[in-house]
Amino acid sequence: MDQSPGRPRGADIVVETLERLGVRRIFTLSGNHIMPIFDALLGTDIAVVHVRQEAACVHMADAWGRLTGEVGVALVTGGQGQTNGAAALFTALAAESPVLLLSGHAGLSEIGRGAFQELAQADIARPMTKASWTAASVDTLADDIARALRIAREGRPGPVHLSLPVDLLEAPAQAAPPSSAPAEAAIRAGEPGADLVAAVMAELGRARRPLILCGPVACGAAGRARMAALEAASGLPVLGMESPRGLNDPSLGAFAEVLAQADCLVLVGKPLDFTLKFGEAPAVAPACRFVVIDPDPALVARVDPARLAVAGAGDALATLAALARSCRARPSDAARRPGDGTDWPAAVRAAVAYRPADWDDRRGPEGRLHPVELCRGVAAFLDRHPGGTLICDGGEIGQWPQALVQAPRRLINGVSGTIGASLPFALAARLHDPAGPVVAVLGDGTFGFHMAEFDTAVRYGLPFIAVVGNDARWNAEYQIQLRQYGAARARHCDLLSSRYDRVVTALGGHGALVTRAEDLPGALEEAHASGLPACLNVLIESVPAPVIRRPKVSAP
Ligand SMILES: Cc1ncc(C[n+]2csc(CCOP(=O)(O)OP(=O)(O)O)c2C)c(N)n1
Ligand SMILES: [Mg+2]
Repeated sequence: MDQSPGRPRGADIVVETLERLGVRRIFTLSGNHIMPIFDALLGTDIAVVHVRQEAACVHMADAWGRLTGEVGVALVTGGQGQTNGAAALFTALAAESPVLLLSGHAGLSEIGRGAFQELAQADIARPMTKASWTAASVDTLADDIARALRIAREGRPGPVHLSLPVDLLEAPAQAAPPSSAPAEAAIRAGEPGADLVAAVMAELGRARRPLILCGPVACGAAGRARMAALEAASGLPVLGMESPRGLNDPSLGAFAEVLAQADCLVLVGKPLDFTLKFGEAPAVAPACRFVVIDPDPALVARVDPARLAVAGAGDALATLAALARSCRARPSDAARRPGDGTDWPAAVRAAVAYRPADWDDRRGPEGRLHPVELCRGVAAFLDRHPGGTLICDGGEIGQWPQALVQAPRRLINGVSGTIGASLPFALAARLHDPAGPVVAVLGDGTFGFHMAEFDTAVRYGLPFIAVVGNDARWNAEYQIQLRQYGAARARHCDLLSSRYDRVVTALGGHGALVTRAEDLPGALEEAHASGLPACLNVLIESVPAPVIRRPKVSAP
């Protein structure tokens, strides 16, 4: 459609507002209802990545949000294009990731008349978002976009969904386009009040064995720096929790042991939920008191008032910074904390760092690696090539690298427990950092969800290494069958030892099969040197994921 100068289309207003508010990149898959936006994107500075299935572009936007703190933007068409994309919002919501999903939508003038792909898209996305609505007029589109971007980042970050009816996108604006950023764009800071900070500090001063626990938003790069700063300033243990395995997250070693001993849990934006066994015994001591600082009053209200020592409103990262400032201003407070005869912070550090010594001896059977051998290979590779991003996904296999591999940046599927996001995550991680190695460790079942994104990676020249732990089954669920129903009743979790490496070669990437631990270092180097999106198909022994506990020391 030709445009008359001075009368931008709705699609132009959408794109101009995104650009004005700092959006640099859109992850998308085309469709009738959003072609006006594709057209409006021409000539802008917004980079476009188009993918092979809509959930992938939402996962990419999620990874972008987690890695940058900016809002990751995904654009999908209406009908099932929207529902495919919306499915991935659940992962972003649980991961507290700022995401904006824009979906094309049947024209408002045709709603109720059996329009093409007519669907109550805003209702579908609502439970998986902080807000979800359908734009109602061309002249409020700029405000819609600004509001959506603000809500995604404000308070507890998370996904927002906005449906864009195609007739609004094609219609010329009635009013003159806004000349400045809409007022809706301004983010309200969630600083905790001085009284709240003082009350938290007083409670920390009384506790003998406190733990400061943070949620997923604190597990990104900015959050980890804030947690480290508070730990340094307070001398107290500060831990981030972002795994669906909760207190059994292998990244946290024998954390469950120290959690059970804590007498005060300070939840900084950390929901009290299944990951903490709802705060119930034996995971948490009945006498343990809670301090809760959260942007969401509903999460404060979750804690039994009888156990609640201090509660109040505050964003997680702002609260971490405020607590650290308070500690630095009054360093003697931490020193006055009553001891219990042990060095509690050192005990917590030792528990979190603990990994069983006998893991070093783990070897797979002939022709297969033990997951520990796979992880040792990946860890050594990331040591040889510093500055990398580690991505962990899949059921049982995904837990091992979380226990054994370190990298400056790490993405896991997150508290939602969804599998399948890692290949889209890897593409977004490569776009975020063109230099460092990007390694995704994932299961063979998980690989199937988004393997077509290797095509996207080849088209855009985005090298990364997928290390597939191939045990020819959906092992996490198979392990449940073994534990609950016995081997004789284990069914419908088998897969084939398929040549996923050849799938990737066929799509234009690099692929190799690895069956011996001694071949893994060379295979990783070759994959890296290929400069291509790569898949190492590593045959592994099918074993349960680790649940890390220290051996009990018997009393003398
Ligand atoms: C979207 C989604 N579907 C299904 C599940 C259930 N699930 C969790 S782990 C898992 C098995 C994953 O298999 P694989 O990637 O091969 O890893 P493995 O457990 O075998 O190491 C399944 C099916 C889930 N968590 N998310
Ligand atoms: Mg498997």
